[in-house]
Amino acid sequence: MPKAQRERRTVGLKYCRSSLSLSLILLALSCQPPTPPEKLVGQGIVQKVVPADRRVVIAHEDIPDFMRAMTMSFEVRDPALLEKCTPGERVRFTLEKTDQTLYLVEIEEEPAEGNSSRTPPEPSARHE
Ligand SMILES: [Cu+2]
Repeated sequence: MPKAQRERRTVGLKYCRSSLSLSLILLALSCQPPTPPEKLVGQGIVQKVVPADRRVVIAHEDIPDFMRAMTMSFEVRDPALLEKCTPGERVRFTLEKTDQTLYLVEIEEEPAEGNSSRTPPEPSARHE
């Protein structure tokens, strides 16, 4: 009789443990955001601005671990960003990517490289 009781307790404990770890797994899964957005920075040249579609077409360079160089359109999250885009301008932009969406969230003009006449002034010389 005492032996049977002990077995029942062991079984009960086992059941408790496995349902506890199961609920921990479920909790961990439900606590995770569905898709944490990933930020990617790219560089390229603006080809076209399409305000009606809230899009900007950029000939972008390689974005490591994401895309090879290509010309494509990006949807901007904030239409105000389109005002900062001028065709022909060299830009640096930030993308926010999830499994479902890809938005351009930041864009700024990038000074041309390898052109010494357009080198920005030294910070110390600015306010003189
Ligand atoms: Cu691309």
